[in-house]
Amino acid sequence: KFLTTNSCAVIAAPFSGGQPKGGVELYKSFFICNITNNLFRGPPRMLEAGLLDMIEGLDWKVEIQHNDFNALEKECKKVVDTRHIKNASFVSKTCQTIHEQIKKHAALGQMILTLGGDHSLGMATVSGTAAVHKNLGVIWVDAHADINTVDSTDTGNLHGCPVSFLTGLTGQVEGFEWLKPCLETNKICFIGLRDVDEPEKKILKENNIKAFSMYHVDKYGISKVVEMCLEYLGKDTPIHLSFDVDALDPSVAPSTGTPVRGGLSFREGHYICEALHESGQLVGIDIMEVNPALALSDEQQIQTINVGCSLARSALGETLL
Ligand code: Z70
Ligand code: MN
Ligand code: MN
Ligand code: MN
Repeated sequence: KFLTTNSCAVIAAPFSGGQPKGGVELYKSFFICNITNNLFRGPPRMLEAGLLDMIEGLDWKVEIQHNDFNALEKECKKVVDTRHIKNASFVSKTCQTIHEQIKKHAALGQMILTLGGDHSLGMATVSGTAAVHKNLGVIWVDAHADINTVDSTDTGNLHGCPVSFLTGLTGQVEGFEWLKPCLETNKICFIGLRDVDEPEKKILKENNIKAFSMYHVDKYGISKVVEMCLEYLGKDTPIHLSFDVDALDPSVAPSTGTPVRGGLSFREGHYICEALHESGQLVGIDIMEVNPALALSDEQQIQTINVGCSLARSALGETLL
């Protein structure tokens, strides 16, 4: 009811400026897996695995938007970082580009699927769909809350901060003037949390933000957790799903920047996607932090790429029967 076409815009966002480990952006052929060489792109590897055909097989018309941020990265290397925030200029300019692309496609009534790339891109994806879909709700599936402010972040890595930018909790940050608060703190639900910094816990509590940790997933079961999220956001709310694959257990998605044990099972992760598709409220989907460069074996790498693809398919309507 929020989309006016059966078209899906796929935004390939090979970008790793928001975190310290490369590889969510680089390239090496799918069929020559030299795991000692850090030359593997994240998003394009999902495309090489045949994701676009899979999506067409689910009766979507597909429009692909490729991106290459290598020139921009070189350009931004000359800019000295403000405060202790790393790569602020590169992250901001990349996110602004992706934001504009998403806004354009969302305005055409298309579903948006963004393939990351690190989760600082969440600034671009959520703000992009929020610009078109008023009263947007977000379901953020992650081991991490990604809600550090520029003052609370220990690491200075912006992939730990997108939610504080989107909600305005961090205030206006120099260089990010294009990004205005676009998400109310009562329009976001977290699922899968288990590695949350102390200042982030304080931010979540003080702002009364809906958050289901792995404890809650164990306690209620995933179906109840998703039901509670949908009830909380309401039926009239368009929903953006931002799925960081590190929400999954490392045995399910090993090839990611920050694996944390005790995560969602394969089925729990897919259940979230299936149930959100079933709600009919989805307007945007992010599959983030797929990093083929960090695999310890070809098998781990292919496993993680495949799980990224199958999460996307589930969110786009693939059913088991
Ligand atoms: C930590 C920080 C983070 C993803 C790590 C980690 C954040 N809270 N997010 N991996 N995807 O640096 O702010
Ligand atoms: Mn994340
Ligand atoms: Mn994470
Ligand atoms: Mn369907």
